[in-house]
Amino acid sequence: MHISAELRQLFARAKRVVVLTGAGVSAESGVPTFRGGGNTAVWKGMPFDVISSAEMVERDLPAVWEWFDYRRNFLQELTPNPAHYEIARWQERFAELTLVTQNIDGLHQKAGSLEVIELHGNIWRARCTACRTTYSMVQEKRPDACFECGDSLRPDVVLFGEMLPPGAFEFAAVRASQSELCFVVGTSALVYPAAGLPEIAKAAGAYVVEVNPERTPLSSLCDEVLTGKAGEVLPLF
Ligand code: BJW
Ligand code: ZN
Repeated sequence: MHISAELRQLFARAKRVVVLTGAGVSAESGVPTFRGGGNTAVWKGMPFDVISSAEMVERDLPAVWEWFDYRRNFLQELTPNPAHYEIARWQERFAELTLVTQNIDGLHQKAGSLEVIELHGNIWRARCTACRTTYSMVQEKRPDACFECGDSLRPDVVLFGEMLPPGAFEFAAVRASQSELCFVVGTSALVYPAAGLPEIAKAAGAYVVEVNPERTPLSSLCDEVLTGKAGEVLPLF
């Protein structure tokens, strides 16, 4: 793994930087990724795209809660890794840093990132299936039902086929189209619209850098591919 002189120079001079992260940025904290390797994203014999689906929310909400309660319980013990901390430091380093994550684990915030665009929601929030009131589960226990209307709650995360939080992708896309430098860290780049952000940045003239131990469908679009673990590569900047 080698960081080019061009990238070093750009990193020193850039004002507008976008960072898109995926599950791989949290892998070194102990969070299982969704794809590639092992049976980590399987719950009681169900692959994550079956249990984490809009259909399952309709069909068996208690089973969905069991899976998300289990994951929150597991996540509670985990801490950010050097990749999260390095990205948090970049807030001060650049005039405008836009951190966009597909992760729902809240580890960027735990590491000190103040503004995080969460494209796929947050596992520490519940949302009413009827009136959309949200409830924090960071300190509080999960309520049994909505206090406003009595309807059932679901995890406030974005499942396949569901809409992203209003405005989140649009805001990220504007920032991507204005960026000089775009890092794509720890994502398989298979899930859209998130995977479209680096394409937007590239089309607008940004220098796009991928940080991942594996190649992805985005690798060939990138100006530079830094092959390695996020927690080892990012602190080299
Ligand atoms: C490391 C590492 C280390 C390991 N360091 N790296 C256009 C084309 C085709 C399809 C679509 C399209 N537009 C929309 C769609 C449909 C769909 C989609 O994209 N499908 C594709 C799979 C084909 N998208 C949606 O449905 C989205 N909604 C939407 O578009 O709404 C509009 C709409 C409505 C109705 C119909 C059509 C459109 C919503 C997507 C929601 C994704 N939700 C999930 C689950 C969240 C809940 C839960 O956690 O249970 O979000 S899916 C899952 O994948 C999760 C992740 O955020 C997401 C992305 O995964 P990520 O982060 O990339 O992780 P992995 O595991 O895939 O990869 C890890 C990577 O890390 C690997 O590359 C490793 O090598 C690497 N790595 N160690 C650095 N140490
Ligand atoms: Zn309600």
